[in-house]
Parts: sequence; C-alpha cells; structure tokens
Amino acid sequence: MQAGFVSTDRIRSLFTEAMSQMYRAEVPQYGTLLELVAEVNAEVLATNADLRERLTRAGELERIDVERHGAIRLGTAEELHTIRRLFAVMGMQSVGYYDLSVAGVPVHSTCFRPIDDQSLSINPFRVFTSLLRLELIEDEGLRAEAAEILAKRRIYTDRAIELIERHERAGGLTEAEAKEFVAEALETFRWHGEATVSAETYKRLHDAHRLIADVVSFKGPHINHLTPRTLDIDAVQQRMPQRGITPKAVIEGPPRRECDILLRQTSFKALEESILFAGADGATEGTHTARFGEIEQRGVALTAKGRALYDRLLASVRGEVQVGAAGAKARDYDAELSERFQELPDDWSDLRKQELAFFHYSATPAGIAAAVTGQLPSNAEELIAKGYLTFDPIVYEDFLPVSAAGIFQSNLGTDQQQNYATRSNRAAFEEALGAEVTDELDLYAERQARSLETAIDLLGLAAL
Ligand code: OOG
Ligand code: NI
Repeated sequence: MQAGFVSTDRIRSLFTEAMSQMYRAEVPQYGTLLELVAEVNAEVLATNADLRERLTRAGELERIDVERHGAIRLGTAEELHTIRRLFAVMGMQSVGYYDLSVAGVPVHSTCFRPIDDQSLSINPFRVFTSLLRLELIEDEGLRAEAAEILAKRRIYTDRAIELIERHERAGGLTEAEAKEFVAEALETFRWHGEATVSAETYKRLHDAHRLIADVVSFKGPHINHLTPRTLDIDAVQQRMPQRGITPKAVIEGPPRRECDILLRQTSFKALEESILFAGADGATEGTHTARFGEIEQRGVALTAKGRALYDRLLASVRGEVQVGAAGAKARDYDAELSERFQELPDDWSDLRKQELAFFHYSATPAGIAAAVTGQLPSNAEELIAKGYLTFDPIVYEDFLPVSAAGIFQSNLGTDQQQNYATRSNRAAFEEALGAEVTDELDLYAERQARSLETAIDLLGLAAL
C-alpha cells in the first residue's frame, strides 16, 4: 500500500458502520433485533467459557456485534458491472454463483466479500448481490417496459464514480477520500419512499413477481436487510415474538449441532412501508414490502464431499416435510432435520479425517520445541496424534442457495412460488459483471493447504 492511502479493510469497516447506522435509523425494528442479539450473545458468553476463550484467542470478541452481511437487488448488467468496481474499493470480490430461478425467484446472485485470512478477520462484511433476470418475465410488453424504466435510472452518484476511478488509477484512497467515498456509496443503498413509477405500473410489475416491482420501481437498490451474527440462533428465533418481531417459520440451513457447519439463518418478515407513487396528477399513496432483518450463525466450511452430503440430507428432509405458509409443520421439519443430519459426523476429528470439512492447521508450541531435536514424524496424522500439529475449523464465508431462496420467499410471501423453466446462466452473469466469479471451494482449499505448509515449515519439515 502506497503511503497516504488507507487499506481497503479500513474502507470496508467505515462502510459497514455507516450502513448499520443508516439501516437502524430507517428500520427501527432492526434496532430491536440488534438489542436482542446483543442480549443473547452476552448470555452465551457468560455461560460458555470455552467459547468465550476460543473467541478471545481468535480476536473476535470485540467484533461480535458487527454486522456480517447485507443484500441488494440490481436491475441491469451495467449496475452490476459498476457495483463490482465499487466493492473493489472496499476489498470485496465476487465469490460464488447462485441461481435462484430454480426456486422461483427471477434473479441470479453472487457474494461480494474479502477473501484473504487477514481481511476476513478484520471485517468479514459481505453483500449478497442479485441481478434481476428480465428475460424470465413472460409478458414481452412488460419486459420491455421494465427494461426501459431501468435504463433511465442512475444508481451511483457522479462523485462515487469519480472516487472509484481514482482508486483504480492511483491504487487507493486517502482517509479523507475514503470517508467521502463511503458517504457517496451510501446513497446507492438508501431507501427512497417515492416510487419512480405510477401505482398502475407498480401493480403490473408486482403481479408479474413482487421482486420485479421491488427492483424496477425505485430510484436505487435499497439495502433490503442487514445481518448480525448470533452465538445462539435458536434462542434469538424463540425470543423474537417477545419483542414484537415476527420471525420466519424455520431456521434455514443445517440443524443445531455440537460442531456448527456452514450457515444457519433466520429473518423477520419484511415490513409494509408507506410509499408515494408517481402520477401525472400528483403522487398517490401506497405501500411496499421489501425490507427486513436477519441473523446468522456460521460454522465450518464443507469440502465438495461434505457439501454433497449436506445437500443430499437437506433435500431428503425438504422432500419429506413441506413447511406451510403459516409455519405449519415447522416442528416436524426441525425434528426431521436433526434426525437425518445424524448421518453427518458431529465431531471435528471425524469431519477432518473423512475430509468433509476444511481446517486451518498450526504448529503447536510443543511441536516447535520438539522440532529442535529433529525427531518429528513426517506424517500429518502422526504429528496430530503427538500433539505437534493442531487444527481449527475454517469458517464458511459464503451463502447457501436453498437457504437464500427461503429467505427471499419468506419476505415475498409464500404464495409467490413460481418455477422458472430457464436454467442457470453463469456465463451471462459473468459477462454483466465483467469478471469471473471466484469458486468458493478453491479459496477454502487454498487456505487449508497454505496453513499446512506454514505449519510444516515451522516444524522444520520438508513438504509432507
Ligand atoms: C437476498 C436473500 C438471500 C441470504 O442471506 O441468504 C440472503 C435478498 O432478499 O435480496 O440474504
Ligand atoms: Ni441475508
């Protein structure tokens, strides 16, 4: 980094804080959710000394209450292309491709996030970013109309673009520029209570799909939720109603386990908010439902083998128990989920030995001391058995398409289920993005391999 420039991690942290403040002011119920999460986290830390120590060791304690992700939905290829450049200023890259059309949501998505260990530990904030697939609107007239409306809007401020260009040319931003950039970038994510379309157009878009109305009818891609991290998602889910918050029927993802895997998420239902529609004879009042709050709890990243097992078990539960719109069968679903997931080992050693999950290896002080004698076994399993090499789970930093579809749907109304015949179109997404989407599994595999190399090096052994 050149002298005078701040790190992209610093800019991402400034942005996270600014977004959190903005969203709390815009959606008061989100502030209530944050209070509840803080209360539960404090209780867990007070009663679980092991976890407290693990988090302290990992330097995570002071960041527990910082938001972990947010989401936006974009309307055009050009908007996606620019958002890639905007997120790059904050050290976030596109990782993973998610096709949600299979679940009846007319978008495909990626996650913009930091990728290296250090940046992730400084601030792992990521944004689930979706691009509307207008080609999935059947009505040709409506499709053309939506495209025309979207083509007219400008979701980035001129100054934001200038600062993105400055970052690209100069290789960074100064502290003052970074602050200005964050304020300008925030404008893109802000809520606008005035629709750019008439009530009649809104209704037609809404009838095609609620999500289409949400993307097309406004000046910009308002952030639709922010998600703090909880240390006990079941407790928060259970207590939401006491705070006047209505949670979705079930927690998405894997069941509660000793060894957390992947990602568990739940959200509160989107709020009905007053908006003004444009009209030739003045604005008319109406409502729109889009913004909600969510919480997440992350566990270990699974290998392709582990993920295939996860997908199979989840699909078998979902094939068996369909949760109804009003949450009917939610208990059956939870019970079935716990039952079927017994097939997936709930022990770190087993998960590692069976190559179901990714781990970060490190040399232990005993190992480094023993290395001086030069008497170390040259095999990873023996080093572990002797206590010279240790391993910790690598946290899953990405999203899960089935869970994401569940979050979308609970906030769009379950009556909206439609199944689009069209298949995923990663190539079109990457073309719009102007870059290839990084494969998340490659990133975890690299981090695991690098940690092992470093540990082996420290133990004074040649590559195993
Ligand atoms: C995104 C929904 C998906 C998640 O955490 O999986 C999501 C959206 O509603 O735009 O946020
Ligand atoms: Ni989310």
